[in-house]
Amino acid sequence: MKRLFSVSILLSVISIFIAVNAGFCDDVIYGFEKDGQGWAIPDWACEKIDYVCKTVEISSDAAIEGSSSLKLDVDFPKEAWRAAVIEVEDVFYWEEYNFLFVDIYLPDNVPNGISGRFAMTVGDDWLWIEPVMPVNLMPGKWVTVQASLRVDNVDWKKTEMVEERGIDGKIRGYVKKEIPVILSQEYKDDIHTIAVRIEADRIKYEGPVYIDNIRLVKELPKE
Ligand SMILES: [Ca+2]
Repeated sequence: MKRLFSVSILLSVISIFIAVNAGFCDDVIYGFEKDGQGWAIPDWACEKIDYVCKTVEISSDAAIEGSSSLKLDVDFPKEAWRAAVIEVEDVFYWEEYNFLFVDIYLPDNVPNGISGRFAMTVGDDWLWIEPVMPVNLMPGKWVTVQASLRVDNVDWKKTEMVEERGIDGKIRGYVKKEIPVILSQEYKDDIHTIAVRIEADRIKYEGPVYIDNIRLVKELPKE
C-alpha cells in the first residue's frame, strides 16, 4: 500500500512537471550559429524608397542564444520613416504552436524610438500581413518581439492602396489603407515567408541591429 502511494505521488509530480513545462515549451528554429539559414534582405526592399538596403551577416558581436546572431546593418535618416527588413522563404508546419518570438538587440548608443515586428506572406496570393502594433526596441537590451499564430486571432493587418475619388466621381489618386486581417486556419497552413522588420520614424541611426533566437512557442508563460 505504501509503495502504491509512493508511486502515485511520483506520477503526480511527473504530470505536474510535464504540465508546467508544456506551457513554456519553445523550439528555436533560427539561431544563426553557422550561417544565415536562408535569411536575407529581399530584392523588393532594395527597390523601395522607404526601405534601407545594406548588409546582413552572422556575427559573434552579440547573441542571446548560442554564440552568434544575425547582424543587420541599417542607415536611417532623420527626415523620414524608413525600415529595414530581412526575410526567409521556407516550409512551415506550425500546427501545434501559437506564438512566434524573436529577440532583437540595439547597441546602447542608439536613440530611442526604433521598433520591430514580424511579417508573413500567406495564402494563394502571398498576401503580406503584419501585426497591427510594432514593439519598441530598447538600446543596450535584448527585447522580445512576438506575433500570434493562434487561429482566428485579430492581431494582424494588411495594407492596400485604395482609390480616392473626387466629387465628380473621378479617381484623384490612391491612398494607403490599413485593413484588419484574421489569421484563418487556411492562412496558418499556407505561410510562405516570414520577415523581421526594423522601423524608424525620423530617427537618425547608422549601425547594426542584432536578431537572434527565432522560436516557436505553444503557450505564453503565465504572468
Ligand atoms: Ca544564436
